[in-house]
Amino acid sequence: MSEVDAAQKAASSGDGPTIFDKIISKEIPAKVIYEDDQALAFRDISPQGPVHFLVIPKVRGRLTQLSKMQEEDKPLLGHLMYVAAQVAKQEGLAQGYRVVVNDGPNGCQSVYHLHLHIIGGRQMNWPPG
Ligand code: TR5
Repeated sequence: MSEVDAAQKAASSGDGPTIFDKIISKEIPAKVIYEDDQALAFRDISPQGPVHFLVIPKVRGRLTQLSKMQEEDKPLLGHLMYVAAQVAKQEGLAQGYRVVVNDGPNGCQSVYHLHLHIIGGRQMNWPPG
């Protein structure tokens, strides 16, 4: 199944707990590289570069995607960006990196728990596909 097919399928599958909820609760193992009371960073299972990690909020349920965020979520969104930059530094990405948020079916989102992708360790290209 292509990434686009997977994203279209995920979009129609409802609001149940996601795989990331199970990573937060440690039901499913992940390679965690940073954790605090609000955020978790772990390595993507299908890396798109030498370094590819995800930063997610630890709140469950409501924070499904960027387009559903509300005003009260602004501090948390800022925290996630800050964590992304700090962990990128920790990972040695001094030459730069890409931060991506896929939103909804057209954005190719496949897991409906808000997450930032941080990809680095190689030259990125533009425009993305
Ligand atoms: O397509 P979007 O933006 O929703 O990104 C979802 C990301 O989650 C993809 O890059 C997947 O490779 C990644 N993913 C999916 C699973 C997974 C994961 N990263 C770490 N660990 C994972 N587990 C244990 N299971 C997954 N299904």
